[in-house]
This record gives sequence, structure tokens and C-alpha cells, in this order.
Amino acid sequence: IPQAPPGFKSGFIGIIGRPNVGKSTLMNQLVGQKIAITSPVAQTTRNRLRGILTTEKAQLIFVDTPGIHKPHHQLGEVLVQNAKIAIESVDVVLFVVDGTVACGSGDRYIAELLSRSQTPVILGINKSDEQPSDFQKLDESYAELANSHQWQSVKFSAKTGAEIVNLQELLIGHLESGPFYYPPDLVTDQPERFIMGELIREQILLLTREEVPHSVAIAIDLVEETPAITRVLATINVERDSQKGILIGKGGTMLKAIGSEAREQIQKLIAGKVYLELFVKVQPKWRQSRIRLAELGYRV
Ligand code: GDP
Ligand code: K
Ligand code: MG
Repeated sequence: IPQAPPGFKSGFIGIIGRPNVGKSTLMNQLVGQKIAITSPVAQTTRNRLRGILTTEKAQLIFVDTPGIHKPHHQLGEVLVQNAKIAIESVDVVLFVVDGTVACGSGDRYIAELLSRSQTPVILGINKSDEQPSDFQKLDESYAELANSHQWQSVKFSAKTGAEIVNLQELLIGHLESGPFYYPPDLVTDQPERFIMGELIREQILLLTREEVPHSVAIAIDLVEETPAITRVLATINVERDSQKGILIGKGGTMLKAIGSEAREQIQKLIAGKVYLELFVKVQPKWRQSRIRLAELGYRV
């Protein structure tokens, strides 16, 4: 890692907020590459994932977190616990809210958590590309939230990138002088195989229904690079036979669809040709087991 020039700033920024406000979309927009998966499904993000943005004057390390909500099972508790740790271990919290819906009890629960911590907070109001009819009322509800905690606020669109440069400048303003924590050309702390697994999980979230998406864990069994193609073998672990049936689909159509979409995404990630083979395996109750969670790569 090179030595940082004089006056260079760096630091860690925790991206915190309710499920589905656009935290992962925002992180991808901030670092300029798809490293975090996104979907309309709550609890898409399971792990803390770092995204790195290096400019001429600063290095910003974003920590994407699972949305904060009331836990219902072991995995849920691990997720909320991780978000709480993230609040304490960063230099600045970017508290993201959905500007298209009114500030609600979920946002206030998080605001309450944040106000108990010493970490400075910026309120990020996302989805400015949509303008609901009652936008003035919505804006007021968030202005009130920001004022009552004396937080700076900024409005932007993670989807289109509008006002994202503005947000970056604001965040840099909150950082202190510091070193390069990561090489300047790195965009994430996660290995490529982890992101490959996530890209497979993303397609399952987008293509299957009901309880299946929350019951999967992906293991990348093999990544073999040849000059012509990269071969990837992966196992999709589910909890029940019925879920295995849904994932495979009639005549294997569902698994084929998941595989072909995920393959496209992985090709973009590695900028090369990919051959992807998927297997489905039943691992009863993996969500309840901390040992199994750890085996599958989750921080417990
Ligand atoms: P997370 O759960 O907070 O990480 O949210 P995601 O990043 O997974 O996004 C949840 C949903 O909101 C997805 O369907 C995104 O496409 C959508 N979304 C995220 N950012 C924006 C935005 O700026 N504008 C609009 N219109 N939709 C967004
Ligand atoms: K989501
Ligand atoms: Mg997310």
C-alpha cells in the first residue's frame, strides 16, 4: 500500500438504516461498481461488507450493514448485532432513510440507537428520483428528525447518482487526516468468490418467492481459471426438500434461470467468460445453527 500524500484524509463510514431504504444500492453508487447485491426483498444483505472509494484527497471506506429490525431468529439477531457493532466502530454514520415514505417508527428506533452513540451522524434521504405527491410533507418529517438530533441532512438518489458527489464531499468533510487503509485500486474488502456467491443469492431473491430466499446459503466450491473461461461450481444450501423442489423447478427450469442470470452478473464482475454449475443441497435448520452459519462464512 502506498504512502498517503500530506493532508490526505481517510476513515470508515457506516451505512445504517431500515431494510429496503437503498443502503446497498447507495454503496454500489458511491464506489462505482456493483459489489453489494440489492433487491426489493428485506434482509437481502446479511454480512457487513466494505466498499472502498479512493479519490485524490481521501479514502472512504463504507460499511454496508443489514437493515435494522426486530430479530425473529438466530440469523436475525446476528444481523442486528452486527449493525450495532458497525455504529460503534466507524468514524461517521450515514443514516439512510427512504424519502418516498414518511419517517416512521422504524426510523425513530434507529435514530434512538444512534443518539446513544458518540459517532457523528449524517441523515441521507434517498430516492430523490421519485417525487410523490405529498413530498413537501415527507421532506418536513425528515427535516424534523434531523433538527431534533442536530444532524446535517442531504438528499440524493442512489439509483440515478443524482447529488452523490455532493454526498461524497460532505462525508470527506467529516473525516480526519489518515493513511490508505487499502490499496487505492481496491473497491471491496471481500474476495471475488464471496461476491460470486452473493450474485447467485441475488438471483434467487429476484426469481423465487415466499420463504425460499431467506432459507438459502451459497457455498462456492470451486473457481478454476483457464485462459479461455472461468469455471465456477457452487452449492445452494436450503433447509427443506420443498425448497429444493422450488429452486430446481419443473424440469429444472428455475435452476437454469437462476444459473443463467447469475452467470451474466459474474461475467460482469470478473470481466471474462464464465461457466457456472449449480447444485442444490438440503441442510436442515442452518439458520438456527451458529456453527453452520460460521461454516458458510457468516460472522457470528
Ligand atoms: P437495502 O435493503 O437498504 O440495502 O436496499 P437495496 O439497496 O437492496 O434497495 C432496495 C430497493 O430500493 C431496491 O428495489 C432498489 O432498486 C430500490 N432503490 C434503492 N435506491 C433507490 C433510489 O435512489 N431510487 C429508487 N427509486 N429506488 C431505489
Ligand atoms: K433489500
Ligand atoms: Mg442491503
